Amino acid sequence: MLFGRKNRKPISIPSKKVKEWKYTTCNYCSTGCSIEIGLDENKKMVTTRGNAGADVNRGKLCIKGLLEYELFDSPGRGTEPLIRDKHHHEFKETTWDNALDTTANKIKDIQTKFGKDAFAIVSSGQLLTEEFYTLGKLARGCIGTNNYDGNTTLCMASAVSGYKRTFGLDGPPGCYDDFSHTHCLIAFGSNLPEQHPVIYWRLKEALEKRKFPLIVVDPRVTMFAQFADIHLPITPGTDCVLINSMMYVIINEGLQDQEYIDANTQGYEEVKALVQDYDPKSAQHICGIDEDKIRTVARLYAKAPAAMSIWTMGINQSTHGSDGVANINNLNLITGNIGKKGGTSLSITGQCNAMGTREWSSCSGLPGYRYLENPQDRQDIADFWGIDPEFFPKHRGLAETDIFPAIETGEIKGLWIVCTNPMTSMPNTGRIRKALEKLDFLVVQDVYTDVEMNQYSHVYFPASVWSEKEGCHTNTERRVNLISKVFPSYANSKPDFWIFNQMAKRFDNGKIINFPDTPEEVFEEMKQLSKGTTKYGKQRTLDISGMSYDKIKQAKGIQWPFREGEEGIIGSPRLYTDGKFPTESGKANLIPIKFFNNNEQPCNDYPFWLNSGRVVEHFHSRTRTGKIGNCNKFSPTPYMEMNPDAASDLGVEHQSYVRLTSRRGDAVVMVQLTQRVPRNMVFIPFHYHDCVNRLTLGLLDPHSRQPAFKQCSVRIEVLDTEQQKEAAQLNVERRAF
Ligand SMILES: Nc1nc2c(c(=O)[nH]1)N[C@H]1C(S)=C(S)[C@@H](COP(=O)(O)OP(=O)(O)OC[C@H]3O[C@@H](n4cnc5c(=O)[nH]c(N)nc54)[C@H](O)[C@@H]3O)O[C@H]1N2
Ligand SMILES: Nc1nc2c(c(=O)[nH]1)N[C@H]1C(S)=C(S)[C@@H](COP(=O)(O)OP(=O)(O)OC[C@H]3O[C@@H](n4cnc5c(=O)[nH]c(N)nc54)[C@H](O)[C@@H]3O)O[C@H]1N2
Ligand code: SF4
Ligand SMILES: [Mo]
Repeated sequence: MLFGRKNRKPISIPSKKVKEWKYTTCNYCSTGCSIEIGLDENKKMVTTRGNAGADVNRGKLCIKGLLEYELFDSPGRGTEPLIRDKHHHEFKETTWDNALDTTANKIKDIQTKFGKDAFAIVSSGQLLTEEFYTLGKLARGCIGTNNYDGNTTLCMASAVSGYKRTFGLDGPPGCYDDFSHTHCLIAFGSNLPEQHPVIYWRLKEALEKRKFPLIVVDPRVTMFAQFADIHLPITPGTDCVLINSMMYVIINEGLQDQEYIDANTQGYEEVKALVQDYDPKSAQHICGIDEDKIRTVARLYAKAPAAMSIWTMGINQSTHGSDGVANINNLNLITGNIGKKGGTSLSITGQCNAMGTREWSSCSGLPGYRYLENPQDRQDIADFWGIDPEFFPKHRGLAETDIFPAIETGEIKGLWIVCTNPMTSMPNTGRIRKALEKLDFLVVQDVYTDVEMNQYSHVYFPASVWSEKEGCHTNTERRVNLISKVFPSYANSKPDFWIFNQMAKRFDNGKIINFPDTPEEVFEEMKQLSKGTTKYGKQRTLDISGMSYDKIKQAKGIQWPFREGEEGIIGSPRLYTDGKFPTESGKANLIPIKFFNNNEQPCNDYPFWLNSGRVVEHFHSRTRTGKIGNCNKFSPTPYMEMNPDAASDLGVEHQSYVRLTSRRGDAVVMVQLTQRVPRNMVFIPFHYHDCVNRLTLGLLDPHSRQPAFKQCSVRIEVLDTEQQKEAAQLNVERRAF
């Protein structure tokens, strides 16, 4: 017998000789997978596996999580603090004390000469929550600059703003378990199978048990769109028109949940009046979805016993980002789909700790969702930290996207970049480069020395990575989970937490405010601040006072609110289950969203839409995944998805190189012909340096200041043979990173 189990040699997986498994949480995307790291007998990390007992991932991991253990000794890790010589040319190794002293003195010098806000700080959604809280204390309480923000302005700012406008508070109200209860799901601008593979797996599992309609709204035929029952290939930037038109159908056919609207919302009449301008007959010409499909989808959604919406960057990264979020909330409120099982408005967050920075970093306010604009909040935090409330500004300062223009104009002279790489991730790289050249002082705090930002820094702080340190993350469904210190810090790198604590000692208020020595003590401090009531006398929603590191580890993650004394249950899967909202009236706001078209559009000179985003094997600017061979090998070269018909019009061949030009700059990419994109659009993953963001415009959302990364226009030029060779050579060099 040739076939059959009996005679087949079983596949054998070479044993990694794991002696011990250590508990931790993934440090890439916001799914929040619980991970175990395997150590061999020499305490060397040899593998990672999904934690089978964790509700989030139930043993699963995606390619990035599976290979995450290879991070620790990847090339380019920072080993010692670096400082440029007097002439700002060469980097030289220095001591931590000298690097910290030089930086603290430079900050003070700039602030004395040009004012407190002339020194800015930009951090990330990828630090640990305790690190965010500590940096917030340092920035708001000691350094005292108001120009302090995070890269979350490029990512989640629109969701934050939309949630606040509708519900009076930030925070996704739903959870992954909603997939098991919903009867209809719409995903706006999210490519879940690639960007949140394990959330997608949870959805797929729910769909296998009980089929319900899946609708994907995306101008590309993404992997998610291919799995959908209905794909709506929307005209870029027009989701608000589609949603208004769906609400037109729902309201005019009497499919709204009037009882829910009357009991729990305000502003219905205004929304009802506005959507009368968006009948599907007219709306179809703006949003590109035919009128019948709009009606079908609206009816499906409104008639479902429970329906939910999820969204990611296709909504947030738009000049209508905040409006898009508020409008998705409108849709869910008028159909009674908030706070019920399977009925929710769930923003799929981005970075591993995008939520932690929103909750505790003080970037846009004060810790624990407190506001600089609220005198009581200023007083409470000043009392808790033991400083004068007058030290705090009374209004929020600049967002990241306004900090760079303020460098251009000379208002900001110094910058501290922590755990983010704006040279690759901000729109219009040419402009960022110029701004950085203008700075009197730049300090970069990163795991890697070869990060692009370091080309312009005066001081470099080498940071420890992921499980070289301890602390928490909060995932998309408000679940707090623990990262354990599994390994000592690489060379002389230090945890970000340590760096902030050391810097605090160099400022006057740093001697007054308590900066605890361990992250666990910091967590206890945050617990105290999370208790109590808000300015409207309501119980705080972001309450973690019932949690502890031990309990988090035991439960493998706990969702907030989890209040002291609620030991019997494990956290809260859903918010607003009683229809009460943290607004002044206790009702949710229905907000009429009028559409205006302000995007750069394809035209004769620049005839293609330029769309950008991600692929599964890479994370952001590839500082990590670019160095892990089994991730990088799938897409080592900057490339662009292009429609074969458009390519044949221009004489462009598969796998040839082309030059793209926009009104900002140019970039050379390899062509991948695919029907995923329509004839008038190209798509470029943004993971490559000096690539798509040389081209992007990034108009800002007026509420959130988030850039419209996904909507601008370009033209395509075929390269001659000599130029093709040059481009190929350049990419061989790049491939090696
Ligand atoms: N593998 C991997 N996973 C990641 C990340 C990563 O870098 N790599 N990053 C994490 C982070 S920080 C984030 S923010 C998330 C992002 O997660 P996603 O938002 O899912 O990813 P993107 O590819 O940026 O964009 C999603 C889709 O938006 C579509 N889109 C573009 N314009 C529009 C529009 O006008 N309307 C609509 N409806 N859709 C539009 C694009 O075609 C694209 O397919 O992923 C997280 N997960
Ligand atoms: N065109 C286009 N541009 C985009 C997007 C898009 O869709 N299209 N998406 C935007 C979005 S949603 C996001 S979130 C941003 C992301 O943009 P960035 O935040 O700039 O991207 P990352 O590569 O994640 O940068 C994180 C940096 O921190 C370092 N790092 C990792 N761990 C640690 C640590 O523990 N401590 C310290 N100190 N450093 C660490 C990494 O090496 C890396 O250099 O990009 C945005 N830019
Ligand atoms: S899905 Fe996200 S959290 Fe889970 S392993 Fe992959 S990157 Fe990590
Ligand atoms: Mo993001």
